[in-house]
Amino acid sequence: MESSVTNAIISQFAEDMASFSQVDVIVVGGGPSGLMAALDLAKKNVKVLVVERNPHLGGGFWLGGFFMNTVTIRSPAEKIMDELGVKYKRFQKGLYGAPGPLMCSKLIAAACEAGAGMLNMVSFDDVVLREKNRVAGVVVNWTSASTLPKAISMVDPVALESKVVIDATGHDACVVRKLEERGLYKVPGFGAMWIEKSEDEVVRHSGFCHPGLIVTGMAVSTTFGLPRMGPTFGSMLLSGRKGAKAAYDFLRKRSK
Ligand code: 48F
Repeated sequence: MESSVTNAIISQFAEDMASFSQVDVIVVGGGPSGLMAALDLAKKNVKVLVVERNPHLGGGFWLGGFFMNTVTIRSPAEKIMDELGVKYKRFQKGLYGAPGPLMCSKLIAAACEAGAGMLNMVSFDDVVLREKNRVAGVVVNWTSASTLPKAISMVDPVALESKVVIDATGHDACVVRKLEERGLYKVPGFGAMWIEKSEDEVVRHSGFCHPGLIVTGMAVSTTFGLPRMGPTFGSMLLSGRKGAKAAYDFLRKRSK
């Protein structure tokens, strides 16, 4: 039985990895905006892969803020909670909330069930660039390899190809920062807190920021110099949805 268990794990991983090596959309970061984008794309039969550096998916969505469970959502994002089948409480007109563990696990389950691929414990390391510096994939490595001292972890990364990459890495905006490192983008960084303005502006700016690269969630604040948001998550979901739509429209246009 031992060897059968080992073989089951290895053969499935090899099959998954072969399929992940070339997809339509790679979402870097499995927080609320990345998972939402992956869910919407997978539902439309787009081949989508989430690359997440932690063993667990969900990013900051497990907690509502200040180590407390209630995740708040401002209107109109409660509609997405309805879609996910999450029961929520109305705190006042336009402000709703539910326990983070419930909402986060429902979103993860929905994205997995819709068919989004998940590559966890794997960190984004670099971009793949093609003609005119179009982003055409990502270079990744095991998170454990990147956290060990170089002398022990001389492990070359591998590359995954895609038609679109979504940077959903939160405040760090790792993918956009990599473009900055290569002199292709100037990142202003996020500003001071202003919940309403940030939520609206993040959703408004979600979409392509560079050929082949879409940005969603808090990475949008960092990329466009918008205010930080604080502990409210509706726009993370709406931003992921808008990013997914931008990717889908792009893929459809490309296939014509
Ligand atoms: O930070 P995160 O939850 O991103 P988000 O979708 O949502 C932000 C909110 O949680 C909250 C907020 C709004 O209310 O301010 O912070 O914008 O999730 C980002 C995910 O990206 C992963 C990280 O572990 C987390 O799960 N991530 C970050 N860098 C990398 C990465 C990387 N280099 N490689 C792979 N995953």
